[in-house]
Amino acid sequence: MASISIPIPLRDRAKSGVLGWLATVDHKKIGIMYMVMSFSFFIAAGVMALLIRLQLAAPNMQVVDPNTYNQLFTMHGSVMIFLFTIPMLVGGFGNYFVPLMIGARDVAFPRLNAFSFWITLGAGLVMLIGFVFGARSDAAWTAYVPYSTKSFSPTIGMDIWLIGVILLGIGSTLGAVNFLVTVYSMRAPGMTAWRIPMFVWAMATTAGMVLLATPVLTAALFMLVADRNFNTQFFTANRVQLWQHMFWFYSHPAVYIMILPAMGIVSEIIPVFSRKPLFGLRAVVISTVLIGLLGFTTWVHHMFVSGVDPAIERFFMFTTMVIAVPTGVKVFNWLATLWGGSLNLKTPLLMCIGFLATFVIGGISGVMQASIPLDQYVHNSYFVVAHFHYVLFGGSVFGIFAALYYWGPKITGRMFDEKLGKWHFWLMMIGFNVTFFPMHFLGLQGMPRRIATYDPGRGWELGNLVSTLGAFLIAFSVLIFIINALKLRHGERAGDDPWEGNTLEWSVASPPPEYNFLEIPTVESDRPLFDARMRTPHI
Ligand code: HEM
Ligand SMILES: [Cu+2]
Repeated sequence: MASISIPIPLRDRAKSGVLGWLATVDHKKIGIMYMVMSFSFFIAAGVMALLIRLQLAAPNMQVVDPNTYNQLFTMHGSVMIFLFTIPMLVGGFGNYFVPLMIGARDVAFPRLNAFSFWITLGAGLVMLIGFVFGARSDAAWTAYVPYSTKSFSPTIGMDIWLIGVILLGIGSTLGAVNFLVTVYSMRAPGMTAWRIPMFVWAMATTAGMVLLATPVLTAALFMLVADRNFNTQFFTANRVQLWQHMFWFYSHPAVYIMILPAMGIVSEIIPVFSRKPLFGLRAVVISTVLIGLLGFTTWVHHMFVSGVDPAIERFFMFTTMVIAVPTGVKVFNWLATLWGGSLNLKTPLLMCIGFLATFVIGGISGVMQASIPLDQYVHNSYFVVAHFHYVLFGGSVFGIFAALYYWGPKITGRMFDEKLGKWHFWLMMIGFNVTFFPMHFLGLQGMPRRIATYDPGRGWELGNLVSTLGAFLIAFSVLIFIINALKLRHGERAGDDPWEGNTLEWSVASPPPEYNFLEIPTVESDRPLFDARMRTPHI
């Protein structure tokens, strides 16, 4: 790999200790802080999920009272989405790896980057501390009016939730500006569009979506805060649909904000672990950007029972089905990459296969619900809960763990224990399906979502019991991951490039030095490290 010498600028930096973390503007340290923060929130929201599942394990349980139950699923959904999945993928992996993968020494605006992190952490703490001390919202993560108006949610908990999400939106919008500028202007010489790594393409598309979608949600949140506190009337009277339009204009794209980076991760890992180039690279890139654009055309599919004009509903039914096309293209490309490859079946690849198997199920139930008549039947039932967990857990969470096993050695310099990794994967895969597959049937049998308990004799007992057992199996598998992570310090040394990777992050030490690259590399293909290995004669 050729390279260019550019002097490393000196930064006045606090070198070590706690202050070194608090005052850091290094994208890698900020990335690690995002990861630790998000993972902690994942555990918190996971504990809430276990309480929810305990309460539903059998009819007429009294683990928590109905009010607490509402608060629990509201916070579970909000934390999983806003404080775990998005900050882990975008803030964590995006921050750590985008500069390394494009051959840059940092992001374009390092101080703004630190600001985005601290505002995100601050917002998260406000929401969680509010929750712990009893200032709780119970209007679900969707905060639909009129539930979220002063008449139905008079307490401060709702305001805290609203302000928390506004602050999170500011953090993620600033982060998006930073990523776009970084990818646009700081790529290594020679890194033309088709040579940009798949994860970076995914992150740039995601950043574009964040930039377009988040301001609409932020505006809606401000309007609701004003309605609640300053007697404005944006959402009162018959303006229920207005909230739903503004909310889903952000929150449908948010699904892709959570899935595109995970798809980027899978597109990085599968070629490396199949020892083949990515099949149809350009088709994958074009599909990524298309998903980003089409993601903005489908939001009304959440509103098929809200009284929208039927002609408009039909348009959105069509667009929702169309978005399955670029998604299908990607799935075929991943399968074609795996096909005939010499598979290295280590944990990162297993997690990707878990992603593929489960995400496809979520995608199919998604297309089913795009159909207006079917959606009107399953709307607000457990079928929906099954569907979006297949997408968000089966997709994003498997992608996140794939990334942790794949890039963990780069971040820490140590290898995970493969045996524990495999145990984690299989137990999580089984636990996940045991938890969420029965929910499809519960939904079809008429069990509504967001109910705190149910009477016996409706045929829902077995499905709920099985689902709760599965949830504890997931928790056990995550415990194995935590043990594996704690054991890392005694792990085998990773070296620079333990997987024989393709992209630039594997050309530097593990963990990388603060300046990333002593000399800026130049790039001649979409697999610069593969090229370098080909040039070095084997000994
Ligand atoms: C750790 C395993 C998990 C379990 C056992 C679990 C369980 C549940 C259950 C039972 C509900 C329905 C509550 C109800 O409608 O009464 C729910 C809702 C929800 N979950 Fe999960 N979940 C898990 C992980 C996740 C993940 C990883 C995400 C997102 C990345 C997520 C996002 C949501 C959302 C958005 C809701 C809707 C909340 C609402 O209705 O406002 N969950 N979860
Ligand atoms: Cu949607």
